[in-house]
Amino acid sequence: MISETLVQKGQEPKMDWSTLRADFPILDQHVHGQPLIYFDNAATTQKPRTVLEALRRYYEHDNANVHRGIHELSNRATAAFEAARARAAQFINARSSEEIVFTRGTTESINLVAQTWGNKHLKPGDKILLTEMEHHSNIVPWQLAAERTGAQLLYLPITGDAGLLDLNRLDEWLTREVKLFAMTHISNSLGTINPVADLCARARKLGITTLVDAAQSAGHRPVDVQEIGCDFLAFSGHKMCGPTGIGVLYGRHEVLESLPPYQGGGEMILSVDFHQSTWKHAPHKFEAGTPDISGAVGLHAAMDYLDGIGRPKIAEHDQEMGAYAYAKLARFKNGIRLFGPHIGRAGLVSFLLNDVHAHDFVTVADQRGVALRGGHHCNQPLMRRLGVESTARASFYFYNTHEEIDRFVEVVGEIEKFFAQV
Ligand code: C6P
Repeated sequence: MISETLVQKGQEPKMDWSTLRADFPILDQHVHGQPLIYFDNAATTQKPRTVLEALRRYYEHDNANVHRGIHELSNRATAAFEAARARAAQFINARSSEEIVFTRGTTESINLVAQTWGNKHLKPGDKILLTEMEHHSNIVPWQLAAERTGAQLLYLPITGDAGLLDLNRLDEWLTREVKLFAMTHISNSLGTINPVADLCARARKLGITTLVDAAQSAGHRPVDVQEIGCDFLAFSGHKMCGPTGIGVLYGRHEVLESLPPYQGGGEMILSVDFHQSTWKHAPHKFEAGTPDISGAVGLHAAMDYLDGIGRPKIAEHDQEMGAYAYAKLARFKNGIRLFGPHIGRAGLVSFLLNDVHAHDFVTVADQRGVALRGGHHCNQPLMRRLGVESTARASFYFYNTHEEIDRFVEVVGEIEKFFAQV
């Protein structure tokens, strides 16, 4: 249950975001003697009580292996696991649960596509189009696929520090030699929100298969695979209030059905002989071995929780927080470099302060209770493109407040002064 979150103001119910914090026990603590300000939500989000309770309830009452036992607990565990799959299908508006494969997260989802779809469809001379803002999880699996198949990688450029895709040049890159176009929905380093529905529509006209990395979007805004029109979409439970170790690969049913298995083992087979085997239909043929059952149960609770708030409201709040923090940081005129779009950004800010290394910045911020991330954020090619090694990043979620951003900006000022003296 979401705690008292709505207050009436005239006719419009208005969200009182700060009260949601009470749903997250971890936020109520001090670190290094200071109240915790958790601004590392792009790395992983915190978990509300409903998710923690769902995990506990599952282990206290229903725990058993799925799809194999004929006893009551196994039936209950199977029902809970499959209910989570149906909920995930509804969450992203897939046509059916058969389009939902449970994986360990975005990274495994993309590897699954790169191995199964890549091995089946890529050949020497084919091109794979990525963008310069991709996370390593949407680069390295394709590099491995390119090595195996002789395909080539291309990167759609960004415009510079403003971090937008250079869409004026899309036609140069999106040609008939391209067999797959894989793109991030929201950049974890820049906060750019890409127009994925338009990009997929352009690709579809040329018969190009598309994959959307929704790691930073699925828990932050409505994501509708039919509206986006992608063939594949990947996301991680832990970045949207769910547990670590569970994620989703969406695949259009006919595409999934046409692919070979990803891994072999128990649960994905129809029949096994000493020399050959046959597979179940999708999605089960992609889920070898015992899956993360409790993870799926926790993810189900997380999806219910997020939709209890409303993803359109979360998206608005994210953008408002991103814009608020960006505007405040932009006031540090002397020597702050801000990355990503000026307007229409997601709920994160990425920056470098004077000559302060991002790791030093983040270490000092931690001493003041502010949890940030500093580094390349698994975006090394993007960092090189921007001409930096790393950035400091503050990433927000709906439980963060304006007061926390104000305190964070004060801390930025303190750190600026501190390093100016050394
Ligand atoms: N980004 C960050 O701090 P996994 O690890 O599989 O749950 O997610 C990988 C991933 C894929 N795509 C994007 C756009 C991402 O942001 C991430 C994870 C974290 O930015 C950890 S590097």
